[in-house]
Amino acid sequence: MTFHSMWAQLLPIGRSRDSGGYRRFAWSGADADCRAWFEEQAETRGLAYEVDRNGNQWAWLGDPAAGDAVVTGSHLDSVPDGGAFDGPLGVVSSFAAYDELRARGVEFAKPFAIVNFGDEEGARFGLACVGSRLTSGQLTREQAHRLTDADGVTLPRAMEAAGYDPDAIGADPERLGRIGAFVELHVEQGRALDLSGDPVGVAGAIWPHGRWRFDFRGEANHAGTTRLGDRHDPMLSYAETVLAARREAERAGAVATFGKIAVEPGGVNAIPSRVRGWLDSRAADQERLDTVVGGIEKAARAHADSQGVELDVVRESFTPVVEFDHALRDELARILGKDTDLTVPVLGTGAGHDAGILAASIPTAMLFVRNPTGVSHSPAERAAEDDCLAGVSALADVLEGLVGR
Ligand code: HGY
Ligand code: MN
Ligand code: MN
Repeated sequence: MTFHSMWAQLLPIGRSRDSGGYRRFAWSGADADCRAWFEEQAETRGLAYEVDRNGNQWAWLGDPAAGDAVVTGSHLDSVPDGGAFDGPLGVVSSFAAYDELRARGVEFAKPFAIVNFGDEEGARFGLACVGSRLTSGQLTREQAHRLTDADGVTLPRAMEAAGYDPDAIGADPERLGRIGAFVELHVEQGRALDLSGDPVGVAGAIWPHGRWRFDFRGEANHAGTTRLGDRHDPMLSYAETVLAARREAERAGAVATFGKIAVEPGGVNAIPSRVRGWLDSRAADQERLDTVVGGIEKAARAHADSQGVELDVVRESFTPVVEFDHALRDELARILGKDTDLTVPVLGTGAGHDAGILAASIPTAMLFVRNPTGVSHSPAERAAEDDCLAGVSALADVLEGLVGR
């Protein structure tokens, strides 16, 4: 099966007719269809299919218990109205690269696997990389069981409804211990490769990043009869906080985004009783990130106090800076630059990935494929087919080097 035909199979799954974007949320029907596709790809190739205790899917060649396995893959879920490439490009390229290795007649001296990590985007339960965090022990079963979606459905109930056992979830050190190297290919979520004129690059580091929930509680009242001076309007404090986020991020050369908001009671003619906004912030280093988030919180408190509004700030998730394994990164660059004097670009990124989570436990590396506009987390996300094929070929080269070591 070619890259093109695999891509065409996935393309309609979970796509909104209205926006053209993807809504493949963890444990939903669209997610199940993507997962069925993964299983079929494994079986078509005679790879041993298994689902681990955290619902991550694996397709194995060779005996996993032999250890020092080479693993590649990514995720198939999406953000709300996401693009086609973020996640699926890595999974489809993994199967395509495996086919390429078979066509080259490569001998696999080590066990090899392709993986689809569950719930990478955290679009439904608010926490990103749930599958890899659970596996690596960075999220406990108890913490995961408390995750709840916007409709009040808990993660364990959602897993159960999708046919998985939520009581089985948790750290899986034995599984991680079998992996010698994990390589994730991903569409670039910026324009560095477009600007440098390269179809493929290697990841250097991931910025520290996190999500914070700001709960502003004021007083519900009539929008027509309450004098401005008598109001305790949490929306005003929220609005000031959004502006403060922009200011603080600009000052620090970082990024800060309020992309999700919940207003209660949500009446056009009522002052809200509560505004809940979620901040996503990322910076090149921890100190800068602390400065940005601290500055935003300070501005939010000052405004809330002036309006008689109460404020709680809760950090919902955090991922420290990730420096990818230098030896593996250099090996990738060497394999990709073979027989040429070309240097492969090494890129830092503000985007989180399962590879970044696993980097705390095992040697991991990432390949990026050029994105001509840099747009991501949007239906407008793109990569040219030639670049995708260059990505497959680069991944195959890297895997060939690793499985034959
Ligand atoms: O949000 C992120 O950085 C990632 O794409 N999950
Ligand atoms: Mn993403
Ligand atoms: Mn992704």
